Formats: sequence, structure tokens, C-alpha cells
Amino acid sequence: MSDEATQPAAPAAKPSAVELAKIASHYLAGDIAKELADSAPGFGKASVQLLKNHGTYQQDDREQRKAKEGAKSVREISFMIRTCVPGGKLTADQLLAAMDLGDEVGNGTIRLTTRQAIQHHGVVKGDLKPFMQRVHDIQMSTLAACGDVERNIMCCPSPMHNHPVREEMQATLDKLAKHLAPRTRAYYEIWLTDPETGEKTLAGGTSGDKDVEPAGLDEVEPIYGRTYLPRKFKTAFALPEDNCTDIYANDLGFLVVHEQGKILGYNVLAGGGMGVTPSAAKTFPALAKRLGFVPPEDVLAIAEAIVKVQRDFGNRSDRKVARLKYTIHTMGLDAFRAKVEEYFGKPLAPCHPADVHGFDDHIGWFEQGDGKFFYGLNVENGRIVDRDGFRLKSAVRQILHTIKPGVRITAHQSLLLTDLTITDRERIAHILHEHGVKTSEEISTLRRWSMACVALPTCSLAVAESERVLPGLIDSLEPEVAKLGLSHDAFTVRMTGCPNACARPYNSDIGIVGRTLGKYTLFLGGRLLGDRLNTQYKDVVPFEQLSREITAVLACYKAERHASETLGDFCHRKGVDGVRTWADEWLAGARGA
Ligand code: SRM
Ligand code: SF4
Repeated sequence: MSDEATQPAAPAAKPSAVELAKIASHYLAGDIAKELADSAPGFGKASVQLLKNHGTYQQDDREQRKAKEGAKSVREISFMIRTCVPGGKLTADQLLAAMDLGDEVGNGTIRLTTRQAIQHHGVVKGDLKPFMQRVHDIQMSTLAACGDVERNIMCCPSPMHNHPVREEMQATLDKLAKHLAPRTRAYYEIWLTDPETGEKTLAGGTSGDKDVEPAGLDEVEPIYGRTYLPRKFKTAFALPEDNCTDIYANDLGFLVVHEQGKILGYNVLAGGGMGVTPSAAKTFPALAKRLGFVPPEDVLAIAEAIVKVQRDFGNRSDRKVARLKYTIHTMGLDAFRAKVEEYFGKPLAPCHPADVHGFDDHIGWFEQGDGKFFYGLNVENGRIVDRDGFRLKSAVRQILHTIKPGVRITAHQSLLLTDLTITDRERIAHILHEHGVKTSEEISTLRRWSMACVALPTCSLAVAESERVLPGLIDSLEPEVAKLGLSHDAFTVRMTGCPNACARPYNSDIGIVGRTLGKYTLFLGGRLLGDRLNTQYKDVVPFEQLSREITAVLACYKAERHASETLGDFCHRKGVDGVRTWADEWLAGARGA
């Protein structure tokens, strides 16, 4: 297999519109620069697709659209911009600058994502370029935060300084993020040129973990080729004792195999993905498969081999089945492994027996191994906002300004404030309370383990509410959970506004997936560990009934669980039919509900 980005023999099927846009774009440039300069509020179809690779989505506020219906209104276009944060690691100044951007050109909030990145909403077209330049100025980048490329790579964010394994894993992630970053000139030419002189403004800095300096600018894409990947591609690192990045939900996973403080190598997992299109029976969620074992020095090479196999064999005509999970499904795991070995240039060793057996959300107060501490601050659904008496944004600002901690974003949409001294604990609690925000210790276990995707009003694919209604659902469940004596039981409740599954509901203990406006499908039987898919329990459940339905499941769990059995394990053992029969009797009053 040559190292060049050769294209496979022309497939019989017609390339999708997105493929055609990529082919015509000359490495993702297309007409973006021209359309950026015109007076229209948005971009044309092809540019809208290409822009995703630059980290931005053209959107409109769907509620404003509705409000103006009948009045012959035009959509008020704005942009969502996603900034990569490899491994979720950034500085206080970077987060402050991101918050400034949210206030000055966004909708006044920022959102920590389920992949440890940052999103802004509500940016208008005229502010896109200054936005990208300001992101660049703080050594960050939006390049490849979305699109048909390697996305923000995830890694356990816990800053354990006496833990060489975690440090080495995070350093390997940084190398891999650089290695798989697109090298197109288009990003720099469109966004990072001086608007007055047309001169490059690259001298100001690097883009942190993304390689945006001129080094690779004279090359075309040696790994991706001109059509990049058939679809998005996601990678995560995890430890067997701490799968906080949900490694099995990723296209590519590196599970650290370590002994006595040394990394022996990585179990390589491939083909995870959650998204489903209900109208297309050929789509399905999948957990990644265990592919083989590589020593640490082979991480970049095996990742590149797998990316290239997906590049050359992924479906380029039907985007519904273009993710790596479908490539593996179509080829068969053995044939896929053989092809990867061919591109890798040697056979893969069998997987080490190590597998995930623990999970930590890192919320709360911990020693970090160098005499300092870190504090995991739960951010409900990742939204940093000031609203009524709840002024989280102002509190985070004050903490960042006065204490200057290191910052990490978790894959559960929360913040770790690192490098703290023992006295900072009181200071942080005081600042949070002054701003009407509860400390992590004061929120319920139920809320702590809940997660919702963005959904309405910005997400164009949402069919139901998510982020805006999950807090209320948790409010109504909390007293029920307490009555059942389950307040200290940890189980994941993950809600999404559609089956695309951005909050990874299909491997959670309780998955709540938008079905249509105000109605949801309930799933049971996944678990914190993230290594088991759940099963559909009830469909088309009105939002108003979710609390009762979930309480009935919890009552069943309470009545019939084995000692120390988790909710997900219980539902899996009893089966959804068994749980449903019991719960329906409870709801009907036959079990003293
Ligand atoms: Fe996602 C599309 C938000 C993590 C599966 N996702 C979208 C879009 C861009 C909607 C769109 O295409 O128009 C959403 C933007 C909404 C908005 O207004 O902001 C969106 N996804 C998100 C975020 C922000 C959810 C969150 O609340 O944090 C997450 C950003 C992660 C990041 O920083 O990169 C996010 N999305 C995920 C995850 C979870 C993960 O990666 O661990 C998944 C499931 C895993 C997977 O990829 O299979 C996920 N998003 C999807 C899909 C379905 C993909 C598929 O293969 O079927 C779509 C739709 C698509 O790609 O066509 C989608
Ligand atoms: Fe939008 Fe659906 Fe993703 Fe939620 S799960 S952010 S509704 S695409």
C-alpha cells in the first residue's frame, strides 16, 4: 500500500452531494472566501457543507423561525462554532477568552460538549472571521472540530501528576491530534489573513495542539487525500480503570494497557458509533470491536492505517451508512483487520485481556499527586450561562480571574479546575454560592450523572427538546429517587432531541431519545462502563409521563435487585419485558404505587 492518498477504484454508485462538494473544493476552500465577502447573511449549499470542516455550522434559531411564520419572514441565519480542545485540556486564559467570545459575538453562553470541546452559538456571518482569528490568537483552532475528518480526540482529563501513565497517554493524544489534523491551506487563507492587507496573521502563535503553522502548508493532504473521509471520524483514549471518555462509542479507541506505572501498549478498538436514522433500517448503534494490540510507538501508524482504510473503503455515496462501523459491517471484521494490517505493514498482535472495568466522572475535590488539588465542577448539560439567580458564567469568570487554575473539560460536559491549593476549596465554594450556584457536593447523584444534547432551538436535526427540559425532569425525579432510597446510586440518564445520539444515550442505564415533539423513546440496560448497548423499553412516551415511567423502573429495581447490582445490570438481567410487566403493574396501582 502506497503512502500516497490514492483514491480507490471508482465506485459504481454516484458520490453523494457532499462528496461532490469536497471534490470541487480544492482542499476545502471552495467558494467560502468569496461568499464570506458578499452581503448575503449565509452561504450556499456547497459552502455550508465545506464550512463544517472549518468548525462551523450554518443554523437558524428555529423558534424565531416559527414566531415569524406566516409573516413571509426570512430565516435569521447564525453560526454554531466548535473549537477543538484535545483531551479537554486548556488554560484559564483560554477559557476566559472563549467566554468573552460568547459574550461579544455569540449568544452570551458557551457550551462544553460531550467530546470535551467548546461550542458557541448565534455568531453572525460578519463575525466569523474575527472569531476564528481570536480563537487562533489564544492558541486554539476550530479546524476539523466538525466535518469528514478526525474530530476532537478525547482522553481522560484527570490531572494526576504522580500518574506517569495518564501523562504519557495525554502526550500520545497530543501527537496523534497533530498527526491527523488536516493540512489544507484553505483554513489559513480564509480565516487567518489580515482583512486589510491580505497578509497572513500566522506570526502571532500556534494553534495549540492543532498544527496550524506553515510547516505542512506546501503539501496536499498526505493522509486524507482531496476528498478527506467519507464521514466524521472520532477517536478516544481510555484507561481500563477509568472509561470516562466512553471509548466503545468511538470509531477508534486506544485502551491503555499498563502495569506498574508503565504503558505496555494499547488495545485498539474500532467501529463504535451511536447515531441512528429511524427511517433507515440499515442504520444501527454499535460498540467498537476489539481489533488488536499495538506497542506505544505504533499508535500513530495504526491510527493512520485505520483512517486510510476508512478513507478508501468507506461508503461515499450514502452518508447514512458511511461511518467506520458500516465499513466494518460490510467488509466483516476479519477482512477489515486484514486490510488494516496490509496498510499498517505488519500483523496486529491479539488484544491484551485488559478491558474497561471502571468509570469516574472526576466530580468533586481530589489530590492531584503533586501536593495540589483539582475540583470537578458539575456543569449541568455543559451550558455556562447566567440566568435569573443562577450566575454560573460570572462565578466561573471570577474563579478563573482570581485563582487562575488549569482547566480541563470532561466528556460529561463538566469542568475540572486544576492545580489548586487546599485553601482554594473554600474560596471556590464561596464564589459559587455568592452567584447562586451549588457546589458539586450539593447536587444529587442523579443530576451529576445526567447529560443532555443541545437540541432545540439551534440544532436543525432536533425533533424534541433535550437540554432545556432535562433539568426539569431531574427536578421531578429527585424526590422519587430519594423516597425509594436510591439517592446514592449512580446511573447514567442521557437525553437527546433525536436519534443521532449526541449525548450517547444508547449505552447508558437510562436513555431518553427524542421521537417527535414532546415524545420520547426510553431505553434501559446500558451502564456506566459504556461497554453494553441498552434496549428499547417504551416508545412514544409523552414528556409529562417520563418521570412516572422512570420512577416505576426504579421501583422495580429497588424491589428486585441483587445486592450491589447497578441499575443497568439489573435491567439487563431482568430484561426489558420483565421490567415493563412489573413497572406497568406498579403504575396501575397493583403493586402499591
Ligand atoms: Fe453530534 C450532528 C451536537 C457529540 C452524533 N451534533 C450534530 C449537530 C452538528 C447537528 C447537525 O448536524 O446539524 C449538532 C449541533 C447542535 C447545536 O446546535 O449545537 C450536534 N454532537 C453535538 C454536541 C455539541 C452535543 C452536546 O450536547 O455536547 C457534541 C459535540 C461533540 C464535539 O465536541 O465534537 C456532539 N454527536 C456527538 C456524539 C457523542 C460523541 O461523539 O461522543 C455523537 C454519537 C457518537 C457518534 O458519532 O456516533 C454524535 N451528531 C451525531 C450525529 C449522528 C452521526 C451518525 O453517524 O449517525 C449527527 C448527525 C450527522 O452526522 O449526520 C450529529
Ligand atoms: Fe441535535 Fe439530535 Fe445531536 Fe441532539 S442528538 S444535538 S437533537 S443532532
